[in-house]
Amino acid sequence: MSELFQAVLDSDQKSDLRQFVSDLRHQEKRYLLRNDILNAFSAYCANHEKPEYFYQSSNLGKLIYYTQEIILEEPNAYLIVRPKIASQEVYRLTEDLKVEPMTVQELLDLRDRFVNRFHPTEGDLLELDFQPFYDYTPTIRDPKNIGKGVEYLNRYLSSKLFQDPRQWQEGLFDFLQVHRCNTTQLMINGRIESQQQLSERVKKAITFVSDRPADQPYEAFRYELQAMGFEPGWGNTAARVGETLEILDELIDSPDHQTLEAFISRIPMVFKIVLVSPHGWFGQEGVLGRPDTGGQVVYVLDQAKSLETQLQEDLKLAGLDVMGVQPKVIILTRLIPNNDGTLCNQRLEKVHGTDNAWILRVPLREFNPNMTNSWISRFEFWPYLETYAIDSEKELLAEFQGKPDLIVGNYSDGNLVAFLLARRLKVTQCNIAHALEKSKYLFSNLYWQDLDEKYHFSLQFTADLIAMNAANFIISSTYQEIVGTADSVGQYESYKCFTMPDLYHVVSGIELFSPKFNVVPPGVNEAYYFPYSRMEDRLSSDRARLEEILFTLEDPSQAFGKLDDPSKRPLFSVARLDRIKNLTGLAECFGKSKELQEHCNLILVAGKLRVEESGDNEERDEIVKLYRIIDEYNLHGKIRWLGVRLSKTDSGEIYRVIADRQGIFVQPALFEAFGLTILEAMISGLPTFATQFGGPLEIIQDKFNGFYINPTHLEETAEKILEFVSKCDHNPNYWYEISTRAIDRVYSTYTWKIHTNKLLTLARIYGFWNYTSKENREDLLRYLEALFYLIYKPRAQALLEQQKHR
Ligand code: UDP
Ligand code: LCN
Repeated sequence: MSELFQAVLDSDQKSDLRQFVSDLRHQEKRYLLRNDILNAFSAYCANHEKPEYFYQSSNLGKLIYYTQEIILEEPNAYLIVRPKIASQEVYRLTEDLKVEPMTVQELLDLRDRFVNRFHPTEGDLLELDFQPFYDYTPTIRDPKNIGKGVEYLNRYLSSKLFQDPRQWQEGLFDFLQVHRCNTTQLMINGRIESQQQLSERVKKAITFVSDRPADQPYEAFRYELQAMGFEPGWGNTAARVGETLEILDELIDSPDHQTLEAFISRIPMVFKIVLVSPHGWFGQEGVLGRPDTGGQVVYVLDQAKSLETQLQEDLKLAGLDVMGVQPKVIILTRLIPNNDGTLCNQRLEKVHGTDNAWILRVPLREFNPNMTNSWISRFEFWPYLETYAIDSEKELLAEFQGKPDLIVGNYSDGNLVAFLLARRLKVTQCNIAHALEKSKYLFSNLYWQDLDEKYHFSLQFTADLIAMNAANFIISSTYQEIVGTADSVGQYESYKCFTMPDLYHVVSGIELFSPKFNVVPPGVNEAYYFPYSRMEDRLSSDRARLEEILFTLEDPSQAFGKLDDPSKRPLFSVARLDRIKNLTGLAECFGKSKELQEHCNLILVAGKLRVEESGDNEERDEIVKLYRIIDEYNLHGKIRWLGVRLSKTDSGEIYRVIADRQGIFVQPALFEAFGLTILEAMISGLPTFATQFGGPLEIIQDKFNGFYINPTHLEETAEKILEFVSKCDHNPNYWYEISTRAIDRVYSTYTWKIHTNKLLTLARIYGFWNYTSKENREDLLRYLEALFYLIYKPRAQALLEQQKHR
């Protein structure tokens, strides 16, 4: 049993526990989440006049702090305790305070009973358990190393090379033989016949290249090296070839993890990459801010550009560019015939500023043109994915003239398509979640039947389980995306154990300690987003135009609201207008604080201005709510709301125009998986106040280069902003200090260069791992296929039937 629980039972706090649980029984709620538990405990402490330490640091206080859920079912109370990251304990607390540990199965049954879905007489439910598939793979031990999978894997692999040199060096030798680019053999040829011979030839080749001028191009000695058994790929000059050979020599003689990573990272094995991002409006202009079209589009587009640049650099260093080898990156998305003024109906579009990166749009099959010809909400997309993957495979093979080397999925739908493609093509699969809806919508699994009509979570969560387990590696933008924080559950962690009443129980949905997880945060496009002070790169005409749009332009088609005093310090936010983004919460926070209104104007760039122009349910609700709040708090004259689609250049310049006026950026989301707008604001030099729920907690260092807010505490948020404003009023340097540190934070930690370097290293190391470990994943993949055909597909077909009647 948890030490904490024992400590409570062994002390006089046992009676407090009894009383607290008895107080809970008098409440209406039977299922308490963490916030409810903390509130109830705080009320308990106040009612029973407990000293302050009791709430925070008594044993009971600590136990309550780590309790994620309490379920009351007469006569017992059940506590789900998370004493440390990525671990969960479940206890039944009986009336006479006996504490009994419970199994995961018992917990899931209990939850089913809670929603009246427990039918023991009708037989047991399907139980999904992925744990056995991870039992024979290496796992990380210390939770603080979760998300550093590749480092762990390198150590693991190099120790294998050390312990069992013969087998692993043979693996390495075999691996070097398999690389080809189109029809050209790379790395080594048949003249090197064994691992032993490889070791000897490497030494010979080192001597050979060291006798040549360091900058002599590879082409000048290509054929001599070939005669020794070495093909292109080792380097572009004598010095580079020598270096790569030296690294291999060291790896053979005294392997360690750094040498292993250094060598594998130099093997040219990735030339063609697919980034799968099917839903939403994927385009380069005029799409951001539309429903389902935000950060993911920005992320994938920037990633594609950066990947191309990095691959070009790598191929040049490997000496392959002169042989005409050119990398290719394809963003695979859906084609939308009813394009609504965008280019989303074009099959192929070149990514601006690249040589060979493309957007390839594949249409959905026309099961029901009413739907498939237009934008489809990501929640309704599931029936089309399997046929979409089949059609895409053909198009990709044609475009690449062969197979890609890496398939990267994005979001639940893209990851499922990536799984289907990777399975068919036998290619490395990487997943990026962006945001897992399970933790965004409270109780989304427990009440899935009530929500399924609108959200179809049964399909989405099944797709997630399939794709995340199938992926060779997963990249996340933050650590907490995987396993949360000391007091909140991670997005992936929420898939560890859950019930979908009447559908299935998941007793172990994902291995969080698997080295497949890697934290690789995104960057920001530095061509568009840069500090406001770089005046030489800014156009005064853009600046003047945007000043007008932001603060004064009277054009009801673009802007709502006329400012009484446009010179006040702007509080600025930009987001899609969906519920979780909570711009209405920000307006309310502003509305509640007269003092804030005296000092600042609120400027929002969000969605559409008119309900009738929106095709998205949540957006429509938010539009209505925002107008209501403006009226209720009489914010007329103090708020501007722009319903415009900004061009890329304008969306960069707009932050700088706000910074020119020493403005502030606020990101008030109820939950934000990462938050690209935060990077954009910070790199522009805007002091940023961002939600403490989600990724911003890792981007910002509170009070140093930005500030956390709890967007559910409106008055407190207003106070924090006011405090900053008044500090700036008293000390004009304060704004500059925070602004400069915000800029530094992004440049030091969040760049696309860092991101793609790491991503390509991962692709290579996991490729090597797959090859050499001869890890048999076939059993896992078969299990996942069964899940796909037996659970996912029938439900997708049923949804398709429903949609045909719309
Ligand atoms: N964005 C925009 N116009 C809008 C709303 C959003 O250009 O009306 C851009 C914003 O600048 C950012 C992205 O869309 O680049 C939103 O990314 P973020 O990660 O903050 O949130 P998401 O929308 O993905 O949840
Ligand atoms: C989706 C989200 O919700 C954001 O928090 C991220 O920044 C974006 O994707 C890009 O990963």
